[in-house]
Amino acid sequence: MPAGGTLAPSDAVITPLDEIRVRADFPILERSIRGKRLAYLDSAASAQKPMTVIESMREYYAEHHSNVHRGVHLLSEEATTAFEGARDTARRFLNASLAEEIIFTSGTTAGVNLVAQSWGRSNLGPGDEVVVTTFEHHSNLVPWQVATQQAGASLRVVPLDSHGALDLGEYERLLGPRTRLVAVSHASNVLGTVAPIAEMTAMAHQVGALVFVDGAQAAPHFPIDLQALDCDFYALSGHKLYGPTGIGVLYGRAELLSQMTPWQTGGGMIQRVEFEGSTWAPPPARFEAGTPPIAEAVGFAAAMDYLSRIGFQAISDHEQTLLTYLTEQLETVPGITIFGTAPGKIGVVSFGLDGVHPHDVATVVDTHGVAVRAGHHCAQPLMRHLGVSATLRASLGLYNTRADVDQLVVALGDARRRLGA
Ligand code: C6P
Repeated sequence: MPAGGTLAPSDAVITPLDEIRVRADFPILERSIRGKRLAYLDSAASAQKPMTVIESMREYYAEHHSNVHRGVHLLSEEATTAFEGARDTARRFLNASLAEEIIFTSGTTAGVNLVAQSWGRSNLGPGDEVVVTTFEHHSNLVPWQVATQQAGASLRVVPLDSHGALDLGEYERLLGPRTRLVAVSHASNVLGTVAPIAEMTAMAHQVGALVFVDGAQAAPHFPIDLQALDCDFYALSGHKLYGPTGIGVLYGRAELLSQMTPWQTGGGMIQRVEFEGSTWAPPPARFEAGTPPIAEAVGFAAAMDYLSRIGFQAISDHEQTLLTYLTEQLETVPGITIFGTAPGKIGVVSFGLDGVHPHDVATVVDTHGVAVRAGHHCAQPLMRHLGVSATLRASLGLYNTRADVDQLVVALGDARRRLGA
């Protein structure tokens, strides 16, 4: 289990992950790509969906769909029950204390923007500081950049060590009386590094700062226990957690949410509306203006139930074993550089091949049925820190096997030959 992951008691006794059964749950893995077996190594961009997620959404639309919180008719009641049931599934999955602390958003990006604008507008002022890290995804960087610029505040950046881990000594030095908030990714989408959130949160709270955690990459790999982490906000995306696109969760501590003004306004989030002004519904409705992603919430709940059934101990053991194999196999490829070697990392491996551009390599490996990502991965400041403009990235999900790794390594050999590396 990577650093930062704690086991819920219900996970304590589990069987190892059954590769064949798990792969059979994901119909897309049966597809052939350019005449080859699909080796999907791009789950950090978006994970594939098990049949239970697809089926739950089909059934919802076929039998229960209507709008939520609005009608008194049976279908509206059923849709509302399904939607609010999904909220409670998310609460349990993340071990939050209250369902009211779970806000459905369209994804991690929307969660960051919500807090940066709603909390930021009333809590950031001239001279204040927001601490971010060198490995932030643009989604957990640019919204804070905009919010601090609007407020006359500034960003401070935590540096990395040579393995890609956060320099906690420097972090401690950056924290001070002007620090209002720390915005940090629980796991880096490029390096795979896992940030010690509980420790960082305790340090931030000592100086009176809040902590916003971007959990987009962490949540698919190990259990998230919000009460143990003790952070103030936590955002994640359904589509990276084997659920649908268009939905995510923003967790906010109840006492903070109740003091925050809405970011977006409209139907469903008000208490009373007059031409002269309006008052707001309590959270979470205050932050869910308009018709929410109902079918997506149903599918997302099915994904969380699916992961809970398999158990994070089994998922993590499987992915960590495969990560070791992937790293060993990549190291046999001549001219390779791996970026990110922090202990306890998640199954995300970024790398470069001497003398060839990552996009060209990704194009060749695609002809072998291998899906990897190439680019700056929405982390341009990190690319500058690494001294490259782009990397290749292979990322693991619970359905990957040694066969996927072997297929990648053969494809990389071919790419080197064809591209003259
Ligand atoms: N990273 C990747 O290939 P959205 O798009 O809102 O679901 O997630 C944004 C996001 C936020 N934080 C981190 C750490 C992320 O990795 C991502 C999405 C994808 O790495 C797409 S760039």
